[in-house]
Amino acid sequence: MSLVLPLRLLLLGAPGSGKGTQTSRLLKRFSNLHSLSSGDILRAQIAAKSEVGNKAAEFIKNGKLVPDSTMVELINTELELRGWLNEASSWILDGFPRTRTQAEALRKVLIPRKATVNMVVELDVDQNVILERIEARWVHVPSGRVYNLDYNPPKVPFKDDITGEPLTKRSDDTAEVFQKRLDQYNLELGPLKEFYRDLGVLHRVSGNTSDTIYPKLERLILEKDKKNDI
Ligand code: G5P
Ligand code: MG
Repeated sequence: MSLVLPLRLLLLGAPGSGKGTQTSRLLKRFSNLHSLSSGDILRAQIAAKSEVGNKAAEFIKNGKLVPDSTMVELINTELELRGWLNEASSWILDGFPRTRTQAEALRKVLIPRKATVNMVVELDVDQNVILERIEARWVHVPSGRVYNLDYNPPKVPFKDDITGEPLTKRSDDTAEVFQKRLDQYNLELGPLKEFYRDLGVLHRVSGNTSDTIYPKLERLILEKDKKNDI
């Protein structure tokens, strides 16, 4: 089905909380929705060995955030290239903004285009359950498709379902780096949520599996679409 009204959705959530997983389910459900994952964009830059990619690789493998100025420029360029900076497009941003500074910069770009974010959802998953997921995660970098050896394994072990290309491990999916990413997330979350709470667009869905979270997320979106509440 298609969304009637434009949806400009941000997904907030700890590493491994299922932002990518929920995004792909929403894309399957709503045919006029698009998505952009900041982590996927960065990994594509790293694979291409671009200047930004080489710089970002150091931050990522150490579980640190890439500097705000780099991220803002990268994402703005991408939004412009994809032609999403208008009042009609529907999109999900997964993993951006990650800091209040990024959120403020994004808002400055969106206001003149009449395309401000109209829904922010925090995926609230117990942080004790997500480490295991990360250790069993395998990814297909060119597409951003994500697998988990237990939860959603590839049809052929260690091969992407669509292209058959080999899957790889992310450099930051180790127990040590994961803890740093989690600490960083917990540090930035408060100010980021406050920013969107003040704008009246913040929601939270809780659950310890993506299967329990997805129906709640979908309901939020459908209710908004029905209410013509943009
Ligand atoms: P990323 O790439 O944005 P994170 O750390 O925010 O990385 P991540 O790890 O990609 O988030 P996710 O997307 O929330 O997690 O989770 P996912 O991939 O869908 O699910 C995790 C695993 O669990 C998968 O294997 C999935 O199949 C499985 N799974 C899902 N649901 C379930 C379930 O219910 N049960 C089970 N058992 N398994 C499940 O960012 C990476 C780095 O890039 C930089 C930073 O350095 C960051 O650390 N970066 C930025 N830096 C600055 N500013 C930004 N805006 C940045 N964006 C990225
Ligand atoms: Mg992800």
